[in-house]
Amino acid sequence: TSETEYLQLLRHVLENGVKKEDRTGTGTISTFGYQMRFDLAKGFPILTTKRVPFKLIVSELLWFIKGDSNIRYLLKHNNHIWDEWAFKRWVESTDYNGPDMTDFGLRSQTDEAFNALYKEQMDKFTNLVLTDDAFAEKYGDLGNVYGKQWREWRTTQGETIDQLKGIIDTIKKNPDSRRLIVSAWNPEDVPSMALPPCHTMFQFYVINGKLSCQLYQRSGDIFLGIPFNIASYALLTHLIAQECGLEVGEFIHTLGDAHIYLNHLEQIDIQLQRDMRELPVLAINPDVSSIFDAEVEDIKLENYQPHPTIKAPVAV
Ligand code: DHF
Ligand code: TMP
Repeated sequence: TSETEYLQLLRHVLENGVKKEDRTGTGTISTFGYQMRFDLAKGFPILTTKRVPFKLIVSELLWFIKGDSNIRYLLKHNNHIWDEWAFKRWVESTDYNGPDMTDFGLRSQTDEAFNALYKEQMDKFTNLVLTDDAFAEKYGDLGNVYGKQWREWRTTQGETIDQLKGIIDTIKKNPDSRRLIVSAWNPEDVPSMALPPCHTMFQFYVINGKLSCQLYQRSGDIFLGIPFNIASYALLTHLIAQECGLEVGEFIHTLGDAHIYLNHLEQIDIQLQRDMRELPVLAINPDVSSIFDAEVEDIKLENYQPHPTIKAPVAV
């Protein structure tokens, strides 16, 4: 199945990866340049060798599609995958006067007492984002991340460009176009972003009534981020295909720095001992005629029976 593609990536990096220090201080083994292909007609590409929380992938993607960059939407959907990066901005701001949270990502993994303190501050933070409008506006926002660039790219003329709507319109009118590109990489905004976009740009392609998508990802955390990214772009391709009356073709995932964090090696050992299971099937409410109206309830995964979750710390 298409899961083989992912398991081969794991083995490729384990065998050929070179030790490389990184921004987070965790350390990785890394390779540069790799490509995976997933035939979307053959089942939905989500891992079965560990449980991947599909609901979180759905709410994150709908958040991008809505053009939102504030974690309040995610918190309302019980999605905490972006908390650390908003929290980092908050504790580094001059408005924060709680206990010192320098290097909270690394310290919370090794220092029990600090971890308790960190958890408490994080809880306070997410509660404020949920309940205090002014606070949320200032500190719930991650900067001009994905959603903002996809839907409201700002031009030098003071206008905005809706890249996502633009390419959907073009797929409908001129499916042979070779310009079906959405870019999240805005050099002007990079310095002010909580995390510069990892999935940097993507392109669609239509042939024989089938829609394919290729993503260029500049940096990929193979154990935690990439399983999300594969399922997320597969879902986006299905949603756009449904709106445009097309079948799904392939998702092609092209990686720049593809790395395994050194504190994920034991987890990967466990995962590689497991057998793959049948891929689930995606079910999108057929009444959804525009991806901009899709809600979490419209998107379901059928027959997803993975092996259990494998927990791993995320490098901040
Ligand atoms: N930083 C790093 N170092 N790696 C990432 O993958 C990453 N991804 C980001 C933001 N920054 C990142 C956004 N996406 C998880 C998955 C995706 C993601 C962030 C976090 C994650 O921790 N997944 C867990 C489950 C989390 C949960 O249940 O809340 C997993 O086991 O898949
Ligand atoms: P970097 O900005 O130093 O490359 O760090 C970003 C880390 O997050 C890196 O390990 C890649 C990972 N990542 C993903 O793999 N997928 C994602 O969707 C995101 C947002 C991050």
